[in-house]
Amino acid sequence: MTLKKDFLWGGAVAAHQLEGGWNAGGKGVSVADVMTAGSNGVERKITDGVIEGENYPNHEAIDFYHHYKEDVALFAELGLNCFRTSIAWTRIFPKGDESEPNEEGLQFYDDLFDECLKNGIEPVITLSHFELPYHLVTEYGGFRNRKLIDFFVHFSEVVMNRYKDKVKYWMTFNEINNQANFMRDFAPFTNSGLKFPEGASEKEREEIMYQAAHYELVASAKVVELGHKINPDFQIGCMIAMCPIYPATCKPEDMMASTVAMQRRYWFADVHVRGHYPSYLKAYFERKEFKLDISDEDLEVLKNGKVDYIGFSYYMSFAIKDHGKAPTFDYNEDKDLVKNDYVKASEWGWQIDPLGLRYAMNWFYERYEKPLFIVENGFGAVDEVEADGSIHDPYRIEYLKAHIESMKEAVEYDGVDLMGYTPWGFIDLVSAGTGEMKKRYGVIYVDKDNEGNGTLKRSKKDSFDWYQKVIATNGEEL
Ligand code: BGP
Repeated sequence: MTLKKDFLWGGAVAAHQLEGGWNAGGKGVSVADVMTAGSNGVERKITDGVIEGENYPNHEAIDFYHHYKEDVALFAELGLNCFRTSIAWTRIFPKGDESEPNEEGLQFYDDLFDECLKNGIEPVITLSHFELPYHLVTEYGGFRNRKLIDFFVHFSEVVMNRYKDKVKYWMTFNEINNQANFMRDFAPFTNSGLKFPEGASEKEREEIMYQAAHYELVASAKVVELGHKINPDFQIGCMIAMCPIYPATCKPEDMMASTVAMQRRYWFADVHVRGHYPSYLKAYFERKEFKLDISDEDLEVLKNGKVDYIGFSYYMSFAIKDHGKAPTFDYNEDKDLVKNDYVKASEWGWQIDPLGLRYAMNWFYERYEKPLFIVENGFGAVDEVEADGSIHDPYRIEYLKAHIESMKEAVEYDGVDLMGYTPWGFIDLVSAGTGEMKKRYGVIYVDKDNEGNGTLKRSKKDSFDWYQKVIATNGEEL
């Protein structure tokens, strides 16, 4: 048998993309709650607070807040032994900076975790998944402010203490490295809540981004250290968005461009896992003469808060060509990414590359020799409901099957230590990138459309039965 006997088979979601109940039970407003829908090609917009009449897809989402019992029953039927979700910070601390938590919010997760455990499903928890309290943005400027470290540590301490006997697997910041790729204002794909000052130069924006990233990394390391004190059995990981960037050809300059582009995107993992900044980033900070607040004490914190495992998402790979100059760390590789003719792409242009998953696993494992956990993978597609209510999604099965095959190769042929696999959005939910419902990842269908209409009824797609069999045979039958 290729995979471990206690392999974690699950599904992944994030609170703000499925819970709904955005202001129920004393919950405060998060960054996600002020983002409008971006359906049909329109970019999502971050508003200055909740505006009457706007369409905010996260407000109801799939209303998991009120449906969690029937949903967990379905998860159990599917055979999951773990469920990755996040704890909405604003359910616990509505504004983010209070000293006392909101009991009703804490109780919701107690009930949810009890329901999971009762059904043999272990919760896997992300502490911050693109849902920073909005108040921390308006009042403090998000993670550019050192005070956010203490707020995050306090929130984490409260929930880790509360759920110390119910949750063993934790992750700190979802896809922490995404903020390096989205330097636009207040990027939705960040946990940092950054909004750049008007007219800020590229250098100033970078400085702000690196400063916020540093504070997040310090906050993460503090939480890792603290978590181990709260319960020495905790396994606390980081969460990295991994899209390998191949050289477009075997031209040496393309190879070097790929190497540097990989450093630019994945240096966060170096800090999380090794507990210090990599040489190439230190050189860059010096060369750019950035004025960053990185104290000796912070560096000590990073050393003491190394993660136990590497959680990562994998959806696609990229390819890069050189741009005629020696590649340097400051070069934004986005401009040089090219279409890879050897792979197909999804309707949203995401290049489908199962072998890239084996490549990514090797890249991480060779570099760090730490257990890996694939905490997101999946295929966003438009599903058709037949007249009889059935949903045939062979494309999704094909995608997941090919990726699981590849992940098994990494375990069997390359000796990678893999803890588990939790495909993304295994129950349909709101897309983070587009705000759409129509971009579906689920093996469980939810009746709701882009305009917010629908009964919210759950039903099984063909991929449900398929994934059920995969789990039951520990990945032997695909
Ligand atoms: C990752 C996020 C998820 C999720 C997923 C799919 O970046 O961690 O929150 O949404 O991507 O992306 P999308 O929803 O844009 O299709």
